[in-house]
Amino acid sequence: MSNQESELNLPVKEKIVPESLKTKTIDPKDYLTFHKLTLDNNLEFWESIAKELEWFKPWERTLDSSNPPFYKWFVGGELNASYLAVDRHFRSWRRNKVALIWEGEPWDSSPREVRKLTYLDLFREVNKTAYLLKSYGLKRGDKIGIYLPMIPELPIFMLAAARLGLIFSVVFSGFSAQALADRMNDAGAKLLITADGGWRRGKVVQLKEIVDKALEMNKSIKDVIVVRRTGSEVRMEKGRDSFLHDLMSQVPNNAYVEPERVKSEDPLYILYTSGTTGKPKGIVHDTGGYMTLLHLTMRQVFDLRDEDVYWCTADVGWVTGHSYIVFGPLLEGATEVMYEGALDYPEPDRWVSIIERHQVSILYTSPTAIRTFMRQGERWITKHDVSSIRLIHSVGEPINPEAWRWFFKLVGREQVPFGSTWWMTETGGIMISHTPGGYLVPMKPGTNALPLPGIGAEVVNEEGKVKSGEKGYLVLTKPWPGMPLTIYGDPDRYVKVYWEKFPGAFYAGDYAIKDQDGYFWILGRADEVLKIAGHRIGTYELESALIQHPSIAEAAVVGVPDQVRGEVAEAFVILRSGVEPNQGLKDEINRFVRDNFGPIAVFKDIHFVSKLPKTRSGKIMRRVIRAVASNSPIGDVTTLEDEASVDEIRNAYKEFM
Ligand code: 6R9
Repeated sequence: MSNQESELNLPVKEKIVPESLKTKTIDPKDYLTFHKLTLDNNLEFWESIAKELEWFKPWERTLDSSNPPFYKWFVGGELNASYLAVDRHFRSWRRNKVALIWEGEPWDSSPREVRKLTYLDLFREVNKTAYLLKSYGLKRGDKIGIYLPMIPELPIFMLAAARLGLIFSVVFSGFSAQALADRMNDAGAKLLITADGGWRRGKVVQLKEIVDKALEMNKSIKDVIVVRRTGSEVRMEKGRDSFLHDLMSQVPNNAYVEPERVKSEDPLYILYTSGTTGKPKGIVHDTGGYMTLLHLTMRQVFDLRDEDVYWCTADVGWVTGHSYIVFGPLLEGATEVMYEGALDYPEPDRWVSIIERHQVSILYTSPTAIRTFMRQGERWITKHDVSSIRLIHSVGEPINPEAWRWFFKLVGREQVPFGSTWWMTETGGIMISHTPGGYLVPMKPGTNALPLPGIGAEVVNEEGKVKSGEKGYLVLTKPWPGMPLTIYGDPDRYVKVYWEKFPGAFYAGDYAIKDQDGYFWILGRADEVLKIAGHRIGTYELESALIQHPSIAEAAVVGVPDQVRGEVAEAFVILRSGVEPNQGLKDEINRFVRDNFGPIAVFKDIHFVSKLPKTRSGKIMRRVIRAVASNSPIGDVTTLEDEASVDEIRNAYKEFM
C-alpha cells in the first residue's frame, strides 16, 4: 500500500488553509460548481482563454471533432509560438525586462556564471538563430533534433525552430547514443544541435562523443551544429559539423526573420516518451491548443505576475521543461531562473542559494528533489532566507505526505500554497491542481486536488463506471486544448494506447482515487512504466538495453519503491550458457546499461536466475516478480507456465537482500 492509500484510509481531517492567503481560497464545493459550468459550456470556456492570445488570423471552428480521437483545436486560426513568447514582449514595455536569469553549474568560477537575457536579447538571439537555421535550407514542417544541456541556447533553438514552423524534437541530454539515435531516426530529423559537452556535478558529460556514436546509427541527419560550452576537445566531421560561434559570425546582428503564420493544428514539436511496450512514442503537440493551455495554467495554477521570479527546476529535455521553462513562462512575459546543473552541487544548499540570490517567488519542483533535500537535512535550508517564495508546486510523481509537510514547513513557512500538479507528456500541460481557476482550495498533503476549469477528469473501474472513494483508473473525459495530435508516424497506436480502453475517454495509465471532496489522489502508473526520480522510463526499454549485453539471454525489469527516487528498477536476468554469474559481471552490466541507455537507468540490483515466470503463451509475468520483490501476495498464477520460476525469483531475492 502506498503512503497515499494509507493516508486515505484514515479519515482525512487535515485540510490546510494557509493563514496569509485566506482571501484567495475557495471552498471546493463552490469551485466544483464553477468547474461544472466550464464543462457544460466547454467550447465557450476555451474560446475565452484562447482569445487572450494574439492570433494572426482568428479561428473559424473552435473544435473539429469530425474524426475522433484526432481532435483539432481552433481550426482556421493562425499564430506563431515564437512570436507570442518573444516578439510580443519585445514590442511592449517588457522589452528591457529580464526574461532569463541563467546560472551555470560551476561554482568556483569567478565571477559566478550568471547570464541575464532581457526580452530584447531574446528577440535578437532567436532571430539570429532562425536566420541561421534558414540558411541550411530548412523549411516549414522539416524536423530538427536538439540534444543540449541546460544552457540558454536550448530555449533559443526551440524558439527559433518554432519561428520558422520547423518541428523540433528535444532529446534529454541524460540519454545515451542508442536512445538519441532511435529518436532521430523515428522523427527523420535533418539537422541536430548539440554541445561540446555539459556540466553535471562538476564533471563534463561528453555530449559530442555521444552524438558521434548515435550518428553511426542514423542516416537522416546531414548537419550538426555544436555549441561551445565546456571547451572540451571534440572531433568535428568535415562537411557535417560546425561550431555555432563560427556560423554566428556570419549572421548580421540585426537579423530579423518574419515568424511563419502556422496553422493552429500545425505541430510545434515531437517529444518522445516511454510507454508499456515497444519503442518510445513520439507525442506530437499542436500550436494553438498547446499555447492556450499554457496560458491558462501559467495564469491560474501559477498565478504568475510581472513582479515574480519564477523557477522550474526540471530539465528542458522533459515535457515539464518544454511547457514550464520554455513556452509557458515566456508566453506570459515572465522573469525566470534557468539553472544548468545539479540542485545539490557543490553543496546541498545550492538550490536554496539560488532562491535567495535571485529572490525566487514561484517554485516548481519535484518530489524526488524534495526527498533528497529532506535527507540532507534542514540546516541547509535554515541558513538561507527563503521568504521570497510565495507559491510552490511539485510534479512528476506522487508526493508522500511526510515530504509535503516537511517542505511546506521549511520552504513554505506554513503560509504558501503548495500543490502537486498532475499531468503528463501527452496532456501538454497541467490538468489537476490545488490552485485550479486561480484560487487555492484547502490543501491535503499527498493529493493532487481538483481538475482545472474546462478539464473533465474521472476515476473509473475496469468497466468504465465512475467510482468515488475507490481505487480505479484516471481518465480525461473531454478533449482539451494541448492534447496530442497523434503519435508521430503511428496513429493506430495513438488510438490503441489512449482511446480504446475506455471508449470516448483518454486513458492516462495512472491509478487514482477520488475522495469525498472530489479531490484526486494519483497513486502511480497502472502499467509497465517507471518513474525513476520522476523520469519516465519503460521497463521494456531497460529490458531491451539489458539483452544487448553479450552475456544476457533474457531479462525482466520491475519497479520497486525507493526512499528518495520514488522508484528504481530491479532486473532479473538469465545468462547465456557458460557465463559465470558474479559481482564483476553485475557491475559490468550496470555500466553497460548506463552507457547504452543513459545514467537515468538506476538498478537497485541485478539478479541472476535460470527461469522467469511466464504465461503459457510466453509473456513475462512482471506482476508476479513485483509481488515477490515487494513481499506481497502473488495473486492468481493459474496462467503461469512453471511455478518453480517463482521460487527462483524468491531465492534470488533473499540471497541479495
Ligand atoms: C509531467 C510529467 C507522467 C506520469 C503520470 C504520473 C506521474 C506526474 C504527478 C504524477 C502523481 C503528480 N505524475 N505528476 N503522479 N502526482 N503530481 O511528469 O510527465 O514524464 O510524461 O510522466 O508522471 O504517473 O502518468 P511524464
